[in-house]
Amino acid sequence: MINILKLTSLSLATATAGLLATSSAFAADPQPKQLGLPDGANDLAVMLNAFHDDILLPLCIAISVFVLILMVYTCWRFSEKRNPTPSKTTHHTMLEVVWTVVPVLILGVLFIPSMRTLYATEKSLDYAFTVKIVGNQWYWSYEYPDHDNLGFDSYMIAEADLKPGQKRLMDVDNPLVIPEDTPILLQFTANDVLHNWSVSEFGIRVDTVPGQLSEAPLYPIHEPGTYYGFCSELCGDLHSYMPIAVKVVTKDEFSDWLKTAKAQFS
Ligand SMILES: [Cu+2]
Repeated sequence: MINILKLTSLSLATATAGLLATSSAFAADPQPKQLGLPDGANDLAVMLNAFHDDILLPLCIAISVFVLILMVYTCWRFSEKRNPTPSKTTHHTMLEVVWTVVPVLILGVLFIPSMRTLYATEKSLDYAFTVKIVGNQWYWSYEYPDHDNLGFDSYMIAEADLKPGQKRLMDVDNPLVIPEDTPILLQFTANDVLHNWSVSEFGIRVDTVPGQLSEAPLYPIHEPGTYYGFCSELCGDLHSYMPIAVKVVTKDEFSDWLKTAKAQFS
């Protein structure tokens, strides 16, 4: 019981922290003792976080607390000492109607924001261009089919090669570079086994499947910066050593980068 209470207060703290969090944490590093989801960097992630933080989490906490109170009360009120002669009642029509109808109503209410969110994750935007993301054991390849088929591999920087300011197990040699405020079509596939390209701040978590091309909309990112993610599908030995780093830059910086990248990777 103490554990459940602890968990409940922990979840409450998470929900409060989530609600109080300001937008200053864009592209922020993980903080010590941080709980909850990172702030969304685009409209989709903000929507997903709101569904979790403002609707699902409070609902889960309320139901857990309600059931806990019922259980504690039942154990106390109907113990052998206080209730030596148990009732023979087995049915209570009204109670059965209530415990069927209330969950149906809760699910009915959840259905609307749930479908709205699901629809948003699949929505087709007015894409500026396409980026193809390929999972490999154990690195990522990025291709820009609309920019002269520019393509390159993105490997984690080994611990021994880290320069000051670079993050262990997070920074890569060639991050994916994209412009701010631009809707981009992301396509996913893999060369060997299942991987998963997951960046929480973008609201994206998509399996890369060998022999299959999946798609997801990248909603415009409003704040330039470096965003991180991880392969989130167990893909073998070095699964934890294929991080994702995405550099979001201004549109001018992106055009400049394209020129250098085309020269560098051709
Ligand atoms: Cu992987």
